[in-house]
Amino acid sequence: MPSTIRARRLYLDQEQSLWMLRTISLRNWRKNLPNRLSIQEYKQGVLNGERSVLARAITLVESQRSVDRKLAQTLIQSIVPHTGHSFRIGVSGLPGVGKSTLLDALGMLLIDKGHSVAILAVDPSSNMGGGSILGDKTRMHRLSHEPNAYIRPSASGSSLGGVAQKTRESILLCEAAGFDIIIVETVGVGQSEVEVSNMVDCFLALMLPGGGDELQGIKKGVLERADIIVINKADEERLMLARGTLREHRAALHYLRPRHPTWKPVAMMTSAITGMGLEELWRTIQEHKQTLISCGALKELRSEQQRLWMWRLIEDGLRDRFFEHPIIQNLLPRYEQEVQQGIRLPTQASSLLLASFFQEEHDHVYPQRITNIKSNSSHEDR
Ligand SMILES: Nc1nc2c(ncn2[C@@H]2O[C@H](COP(=O)(O)OP(=O)(O)O)[C@@H](O)[C@H]2O)c(=O)[nH]1
Ligand SMILES: [Mg+2]
Repeated sequence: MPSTIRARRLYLDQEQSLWMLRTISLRNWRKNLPNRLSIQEYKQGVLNGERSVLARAITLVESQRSVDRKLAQTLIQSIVPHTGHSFRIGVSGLPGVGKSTLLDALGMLLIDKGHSVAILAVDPSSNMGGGSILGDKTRMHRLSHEPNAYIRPSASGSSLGGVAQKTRESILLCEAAGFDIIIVETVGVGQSEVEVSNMVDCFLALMLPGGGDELQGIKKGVLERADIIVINKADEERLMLARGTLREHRAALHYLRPRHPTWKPVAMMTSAITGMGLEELWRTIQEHKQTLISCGALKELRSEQQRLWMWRLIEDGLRDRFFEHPIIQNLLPRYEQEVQQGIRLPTQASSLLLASFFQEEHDHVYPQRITNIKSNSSHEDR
């Protein structure tokens, strides 16, 4: 310790800064370390409806790390017996149509009626760092303070087609945590809404009054998947326009093939701001549910969801195995470059990559049988 007062103070300042730096780097280091629980802790926490454990379990199923994927699979298998008793609703629509605002209002109405509601907001076009996702939680400010509600925004910007699988698993986790209504919010563009419509019991398509002809193409695809079409923002100066849009949609519905033979899709108006039409919307969702139950379609729908889930898992599993394989990681950049330069045909490159992958997989499964064959032939055929 220095002797003069000034030098001592300087020394102490330096010590303090060093200590602070050490604390910050330790905290950052801890933050980067995946903080995982045991399967039993995840399972028990989720079944007890503990929010913090549910959130961590969803983080686990969203993780891209292969160790996490294995842990997540075991967790999902262990909770499956406790799932299947919620009603699953999908809500789709272009950004800005009012999905989050509507869900805040509808969610509050459902909480008042004694339900518990989980909302999974899927936005494959957005990353956690910005965009609409962060706005979502603030748009659902009333609901986010409710003890019987759980809101989970999911950014899946970087994942390759894995959105669906993760959302499915998150739905199961929320069901196991005891929520009786699960709503998946998704942007009304691209593959995500097709995927979401395949994993829910009731699919809502939100539209704006007027809309615009340029969107009709997008709309048609959405309309074919919708059980209920909701013209939102039917308030103030847009009310008249909304009435016109409602009439147009009701007329268009006659020409569409319904998603289920027993349910003819309906169109209605809402205002997420004034609450107009929300009670009617909930009544219609329940009617839809009763129709599906009474004719046995809900059971069929669920078994179809299971079948599609299996196929999704197979596709995702094959893709992950392929891209993670060292031989593919080794060959792929070169082949890709050669294809780009025109030295190799895409058909040839893809067959060679697939052949190498399957040969490696085969060698891995039957190591003894192929030792002799392998010694005679080179693995890579150029
Ligand atoms: N006037 C009016 N504005 C609405 C309504 N619903 C949502 N909004 C507004 O529209 C904007 C986008 O809403 P948001 O819920 O974030 O849309 P999302 O991107 O579909 O989730 C926000 O400024 C909302 O306040 C509505 O029914 N009426
Ligand atoms: Mg939103």
